[in-house]
Amino acid sequence: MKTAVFPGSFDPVTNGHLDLIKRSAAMFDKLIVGVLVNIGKVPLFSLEERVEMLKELTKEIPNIEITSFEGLLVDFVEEKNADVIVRGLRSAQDFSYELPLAQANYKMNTNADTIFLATLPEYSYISSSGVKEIYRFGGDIKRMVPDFVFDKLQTKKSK
Ligand code: COD
Repeated sequence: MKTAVFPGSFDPVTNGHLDLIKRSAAMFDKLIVGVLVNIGKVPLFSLEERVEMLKELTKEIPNIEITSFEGLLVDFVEEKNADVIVRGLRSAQDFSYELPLAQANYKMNTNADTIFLATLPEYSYISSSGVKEIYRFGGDIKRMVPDFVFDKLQTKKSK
């Protein structure tokens, strides 16, 4: 039984995240999506909201677990008895950022090997931070996030 962990902030979940989740869930017996408890950074969506959004968006996927974690990713991987970490690559810039993280994680725990999935071209420009910024200034983010997230963002605006 092969278990993968897909960690992230997911603030908010984008179409790029969702595509990666679906593709990696199809590759492993079990996929655990680990939502990071941000320290030193105030997220737009609370941890509970991010977990709830991910649960709603993935309710049709049978082999998935959505859960939060804090501290080191390698400890979370160990605790979950997982075999692999999944990360997405949108660009060479992502690769430069991800490579040392993957190497450090492997050095800390050789069970925490990382695999990278290339984003689909139609999602390669999407990032959670970009979505938040575009939305804040009234831009159109409809094609960047699932409808459920789009609706949740409207409730943030009216607050
Ligand atoms: N298409 C495809 N993939 C995408 C897209 C897209 N449009 N957007 C994002 N992704 C991928 C990202 O590349 C990433 O792999 C994943 O989705 C999650 O993205 P984010 O932005 O939600 O999450 P990050 O990158 O902020 O997550 C960072 C971690 C939580 C993994 C990291 O901070 C961490 O491991 N923290 C725990 C502390 C720790 O162990 N630190 C030591 C590291 S050596």
